[in-house]
Amino acid sequence: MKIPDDHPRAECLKIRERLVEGMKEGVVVPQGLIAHGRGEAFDYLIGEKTIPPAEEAIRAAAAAFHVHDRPVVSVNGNTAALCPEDLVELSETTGAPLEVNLFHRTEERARLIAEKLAEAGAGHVLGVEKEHLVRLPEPSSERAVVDERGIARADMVLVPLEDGDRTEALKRMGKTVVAIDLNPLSRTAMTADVTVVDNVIRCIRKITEEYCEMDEREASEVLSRYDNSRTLAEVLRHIRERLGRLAHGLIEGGGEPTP
Ligand code: PTJ
Repeated sequence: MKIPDDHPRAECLKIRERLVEGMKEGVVVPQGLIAHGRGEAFDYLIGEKTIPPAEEAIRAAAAAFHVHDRPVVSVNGNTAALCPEDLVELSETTGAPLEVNLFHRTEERARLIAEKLAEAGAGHVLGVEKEHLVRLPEPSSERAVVDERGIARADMVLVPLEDGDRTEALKRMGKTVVAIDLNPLSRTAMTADVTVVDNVIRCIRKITEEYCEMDEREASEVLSRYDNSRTLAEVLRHIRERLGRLAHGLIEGGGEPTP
């Protein structure tokens, strides 16, 4: 569908089209559209931009790629449809492999997602070849199906748009979890070691940029100073203060324009 460029919410509508296309291709599941809607609602609340606490988490995420020996970037249907090129660039820059990991897993979907990443320039994508797949003891969902060369042996996993069960399971296995989730109240957001409350469309390339800006020594310092609970609390304060300004503007005039 053609979105008129002068539509006030053209960007947002174009992103939706990418997901709808992804669903027609078999990359995105219908549930992914619902998940995106939830994400959009939180993006609306934060102001549809990368806010200061997210910048801080982005630096910590970049640092985590530096300090871990076996980082892996987990890819699901939504992220593959929304920002495949950004995922490939992150993987190539950090040396962390891309691994397809799905909640609604079928072999066909895993293959289509790997193809989508290959079209965007990816070399080898993990999580597809049957002979290398193993099942972790938890979670009970299909997300437990992982690649023995990737998530199974990873010491750090980047999980964009995740469900809470797997984040908790990965943590129990002693892995560091870096999550990207627009919902600061989700179980994933609350459980991860680093939570970037931002849209994957904006933040994945920022993680790559930050990675290039720092060396390993600086990365260790960034991580030792980082506190995820404090960062999440700052996100909630940002939302509260922004809503306060919007409410004030509605009554008194002159406030922040409504989105
Ligand atoms: O491709 P599959 O089979 O692995 O399935 C993927 C979905 C997304 C359907 C699955 O992981 C799922 O059901 O996720 P949840 O539990 O709905 O969680 C998705 C979270 O991602 C929610 O908290 C949303 O707020 C958030 N989210 C949605 N879109 C974005 C986002 N966060 C960052 N950027 C987005 N664009």
